[in-house]
Amino acid sequence: MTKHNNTTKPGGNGESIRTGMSEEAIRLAFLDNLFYVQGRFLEVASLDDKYKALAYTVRDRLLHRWVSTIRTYQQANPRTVCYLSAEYLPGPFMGLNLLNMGIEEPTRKALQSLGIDLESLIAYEQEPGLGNGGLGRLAACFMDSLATLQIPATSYGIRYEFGIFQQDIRNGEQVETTDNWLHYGNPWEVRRPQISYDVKIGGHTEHYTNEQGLHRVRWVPHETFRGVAIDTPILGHDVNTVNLMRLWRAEAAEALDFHAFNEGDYYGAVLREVRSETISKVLYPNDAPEIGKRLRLLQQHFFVTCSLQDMMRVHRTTGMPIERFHEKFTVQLNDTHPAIAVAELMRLLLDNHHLDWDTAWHVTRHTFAYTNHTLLPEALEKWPIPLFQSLLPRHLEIIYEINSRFLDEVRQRYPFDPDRAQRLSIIDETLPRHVRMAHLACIGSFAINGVAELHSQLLKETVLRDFYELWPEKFQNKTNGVTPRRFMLLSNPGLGSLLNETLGHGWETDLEQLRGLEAHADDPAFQERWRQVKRQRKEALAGEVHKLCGIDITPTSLYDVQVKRIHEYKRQHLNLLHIITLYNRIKRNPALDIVPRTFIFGGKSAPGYAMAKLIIRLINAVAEMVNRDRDVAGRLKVVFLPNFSVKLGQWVYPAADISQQISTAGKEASGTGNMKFSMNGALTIGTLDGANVEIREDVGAENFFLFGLDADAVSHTLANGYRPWDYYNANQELKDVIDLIASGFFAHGDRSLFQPLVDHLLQHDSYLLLADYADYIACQDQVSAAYRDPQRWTRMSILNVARIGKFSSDRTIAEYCRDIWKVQPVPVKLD
Ligand code: H53
Repeated sequence: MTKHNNTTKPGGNGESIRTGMSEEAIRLAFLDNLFYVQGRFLEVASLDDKYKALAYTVRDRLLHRWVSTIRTYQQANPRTVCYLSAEYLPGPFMGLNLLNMGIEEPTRKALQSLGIDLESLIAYEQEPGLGNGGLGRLAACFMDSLATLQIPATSYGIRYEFGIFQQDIRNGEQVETTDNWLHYGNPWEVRRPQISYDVKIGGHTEHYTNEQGLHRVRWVPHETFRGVAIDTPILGHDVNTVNLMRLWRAEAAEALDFHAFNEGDYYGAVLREVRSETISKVLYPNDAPEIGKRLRLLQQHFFVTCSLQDMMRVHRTTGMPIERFHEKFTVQLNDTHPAIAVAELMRLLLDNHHLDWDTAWHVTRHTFAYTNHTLLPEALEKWPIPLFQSLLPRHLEIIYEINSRFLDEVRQRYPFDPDRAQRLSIIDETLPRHVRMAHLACIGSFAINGVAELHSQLLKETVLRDFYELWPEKFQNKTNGVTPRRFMLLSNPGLGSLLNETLGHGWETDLEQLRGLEAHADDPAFQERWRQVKRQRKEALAGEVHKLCGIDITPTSLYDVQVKRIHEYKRQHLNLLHIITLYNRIKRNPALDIVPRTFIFGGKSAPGYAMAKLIIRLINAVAEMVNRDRDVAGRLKVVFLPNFSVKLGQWVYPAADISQQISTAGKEASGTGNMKFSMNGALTIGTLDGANVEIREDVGAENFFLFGLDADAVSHTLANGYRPWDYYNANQELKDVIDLIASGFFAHGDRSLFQPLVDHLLQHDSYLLLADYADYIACQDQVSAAYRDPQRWTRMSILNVARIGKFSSDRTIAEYCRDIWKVQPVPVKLD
């Protein structure tokens, strides 16, 4: 509102209804779009019509900035970041675009004058669920920060027709339904039918000698598809930079197969088109990949080849020779999902541009950088050789050649250590043979990074240890961050206003400025306002919970929240052990004075992950028993929020008092929810895992509830014959909790339902719940004690926000720019 506000009247003095920023211009633009795009007038317009009319109004203004951005980049020809990610979870666009453009207030007023409530239009938007969890959301935070920092960048991915499934809870169970997010159309995207590339698959290769006597390779594919670009503008905060999220949609190479058509095979011709489109049809709903799925490898190859061909097209327009490709572009691999890019770039350089091997390899090795997001061995992608051979025969040849040259180097360096070459090889020779994508990524990249200090350290000591010994200079850490625009300003406007009043503007793009809050941490009047902000968000969440679950929760209770993907390592069931412990305590002693708590869960399980689904069932079963038990009423309540999403997160993070970050130490690479909660004044109960370690360091140990084994103790415990049974026998409260679950108490007497969960805990307990139980319970007791002292609690909450500055994704992106990408801001002036 500040800098862009343009009060000139449309018509009279030149403010266009396509670009004007005043209330009047926006009002006219809205009506114009409603009429000419939607073909509606106000009296008959549906919510969808009004939403679209506003979205187009905003989009016009985005396109204005986008065109200016492209012009600027064309003139300056800057070095450009290309982010390759199979997943993006950008969240709803409307609210953020209005906020970033600074036209929230004039828009609200313009709509008000037409009797329309802006919030209802914002609430109507369905978000693109083009990701599973942390990795996809991180990519979206990075887009926001790249644009805000005015860095030339394109984010490439797949425009899935069906995103992450919708989660319903029926009889306590997760039921998946398809996410038809495009059903009503997507006003934020612009299709670019003229930007499309061939995607070959299958077939064989032919080696031959050309007229000049040079060795050449021709890939004769079995099939060819096309990838078509669909662009979404991504605006930075308080700047004119609009970067692109360019997603690829698969189509048949020709709309219909005319050969088949002419043969009278109409049906076959149409089928071919349908089959092509399946490539970008649906997102794999696993947070860690399911290994060995053909379509998944196809998807990866599909978006990678389209993206690289697109970069080459842009590169041609600069007039630079192809040997300097890596000077124009720096390409970040978001996990191993796009790692095939290393072989694909080599293929394009060798077979299409006819570079010699060494030159092509030089370009490739200076183009890519690789971010690893996990230490879990089951999440490290590898592809069976026969599958790879059948889909990407030319790539496999290139990978063999890369590997053979690489292993020669390794053997030369370690002549007396043959095992090392085997461990480092791209090919896992244990039968059946596999291609290890993490190895391909490491060998083809000039930089390799983890996503939190601890994770980067463990990478060097464990899964990538041999690579670290070989190339220590390649390894870096880039601790994750999240965007304060979406997760503070937009989600928590009350907090935003209080911060603006206290600190002035500027903190939104320089989060370290929040330090200024420290001076107010003990001020009773400020504390009171702080509590009011939290209270207001807790009431708002209570409204949502009522809408979504029909459960009434009490805003004066402590909101104890765990929202994230459901996974054993994240230990939602440890949280349950605590809830049942409290339940038992009250049942034993009905007069017990405890701090009333509302436990809030949310998150999806991979559809094929039986144990995670059983955990969801147990959460809902415990909720059912607890919520209807009069003995605990007013003291305990348990809620499972169905279909957790970015949008729902925006209600949840600002309302939390306690944020549960309780993964087994060493398993969570970073976590980013931990940052979103803390930024909104929730206190963390957590283990020394992922970014928790650094959050605790910054906010201060006294403002963080720490419990549990650290990563070293976890490995030692597991290495030294861990016996969960001993913990069960030694702790009466723990025994009572486990026995109660085993008794069928939460399953209408059915002892078998939760048996697999109980058995696993007592016999294996690979994630050490029982080992951490006692410490967790004691720590939760400390949480309750602290909550009884509002002054102390509020001080801790204020200090969490004051010291969270490091966890802005602006800081993360600035570090990537400086240490990896070597790119500079390119400010954009509005034409
Ligand atoms: O990536 C987040 C981390 C989080 C980690 C997550 C992740 C995925 O969401 C999917 C695959 C994968 O290998 C890792 O689990 O700890 O915060 C962003 O880095």
